[in-house]
Amino acid sequence: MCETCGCHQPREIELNRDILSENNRIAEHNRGFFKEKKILCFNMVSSPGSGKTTLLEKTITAMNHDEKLFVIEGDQQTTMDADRIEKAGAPAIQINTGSGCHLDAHMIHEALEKMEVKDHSILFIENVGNLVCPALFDLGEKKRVLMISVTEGDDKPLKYPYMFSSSHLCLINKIDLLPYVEFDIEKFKEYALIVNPDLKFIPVSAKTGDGLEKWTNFIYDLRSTISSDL
Ligand SMILES: Nc1nc2c(ncn2[C@@H]2O[C@H](COP(=O)(O)OP(=O)(O)O)[C@@H](O)[C@H]2O)c(=O)[nH]1
Ligand SMILES: [Mg+2]
Repeated sequence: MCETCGCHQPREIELNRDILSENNRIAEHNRGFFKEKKILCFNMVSSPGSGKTTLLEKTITAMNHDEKLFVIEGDQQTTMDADRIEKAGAPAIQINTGSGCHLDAHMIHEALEKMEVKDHSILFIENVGNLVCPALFDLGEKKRVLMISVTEGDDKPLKYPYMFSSSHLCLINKIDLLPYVEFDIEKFKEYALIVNPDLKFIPVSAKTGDGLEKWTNFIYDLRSTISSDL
């Protein structure tokens, strides 16, 4: 028992371990499903409001003509983001987590039963906006893409290291606002590389479209390696 408040800390830690190992089991199952169907899956993580849905809308407009794109949206409440995505031209399903602060592999498994994601397609999962909990939950994705906007401050890699260490690519969004905010991109990258030396960066503005081609090329490049490396 915890001496400070009397809580049963060791049991809580054990329970968390069980939850995570069960999540990992289902995530592997999802990964197997994606591999079998040659679906390239991205788990998009960030703070709320960094620009994930805006970037996805632009990505759909840019890629819809030659790729099959699907989106799973995660928010605590509303279908606003799924509505935006459908309006942009891709099938979307919304998961509402209620009081929950992240998506888990089981939610994705259930969503995949409801939405028929076609073989050889690209699936974007927009996670609940939160730089903490989603870092712990593997969804079965191929790549975790972290978005940070320049309005959030360049110190975030050191403050939220788990999200940075578990991501493959970092999109630095809202670069159109750089003249108005104190955000040192070089310092940001330096901090991020301390926690994850393999992290890649693409600065973008989902608003103006700046850097969008680098992002879509990143997706196309992965796509071309898909048969050998999904
Ligand atoms: N200036 C600027 N605003 C952006 C950019 N990307 C998104 N926004 C705005 O940021 C707000 C949150 O965007 P949204 O895509 O809903 O963020 P999400 O919560 O991560 O999905 C909206 O008002 C967007 O118009 C950008 O590149 N530049
Ligand atoms: Mg959103």
